[in-house]
Amino acid sequence: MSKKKNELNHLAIIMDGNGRWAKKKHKPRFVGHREGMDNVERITLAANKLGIKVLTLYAFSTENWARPKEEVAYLMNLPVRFFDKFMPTLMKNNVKVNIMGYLDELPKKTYDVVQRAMAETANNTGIILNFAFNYGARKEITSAMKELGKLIESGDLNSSEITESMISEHLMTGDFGEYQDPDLLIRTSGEQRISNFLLWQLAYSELAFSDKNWPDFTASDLKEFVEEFQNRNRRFGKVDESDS
Ligand code: V07
Repeated sequence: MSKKKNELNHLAIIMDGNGRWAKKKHKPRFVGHREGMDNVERITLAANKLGIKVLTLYAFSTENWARPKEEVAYLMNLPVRFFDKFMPTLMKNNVKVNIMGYLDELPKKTYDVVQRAMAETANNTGIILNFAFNYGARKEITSAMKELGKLIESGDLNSSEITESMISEHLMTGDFGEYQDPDLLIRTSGEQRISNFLLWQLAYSELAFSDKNWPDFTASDLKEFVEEFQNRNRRFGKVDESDS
């Protein structure tokens, strides 16, 4: 029996393997990060063409501050380079930029550029390019619990009234409405783990892994993953009628 194809509204990607890519080419790590940054642009435009509504990219985790300070400094400057280089293309393609994470902890220059990018693209109506930046899922869930705790303390909420969708709304993806949860997560570079990314939101997501390093992951690779996803049988914990 032919089945209806899955809709891919929200795609999340863990862009792993930039350092490995550089090492293989006998180049310093920052060259891998720079190539990886250029690939963000190519994959965003490809995802837009495929009709994806939200693209969430794991750019920097709350654990990444532990890297050598030269590397952290280079990474913190990537948003500046990214928007210098790509803002005209993002505008032309109607891309709306969102950054989710603990932005108050960023260096001022980085903070300013991401705020400006969100403001300048706020009225765009195409794909949402959502960077997880200084993001960690347990920290995100902890923050959401604190917010609900405050509502309880102030008497605006009764603990027995807490619902799953209330928790979803208090996470950093809360503004994406029906697209809050990724339909598909892709991780590049052969590692098969979640690494504190979107723990709540990935509950029913399909998972896919590519052996390619992020700078080598092409638009045509993306298309293959999307087509494979579209033909999967998603059950969301229920039984599939065609199985019984
Ligand atoms: C980063 C390139 C992609 C692979 C992952 C590691 C290196 C784009 C951004 C970015 C982030 C926020 C923003 C605009 C661009 C970025 C970091 C690393 C930390 F508003 N690429 N990229 N940020 N890499």
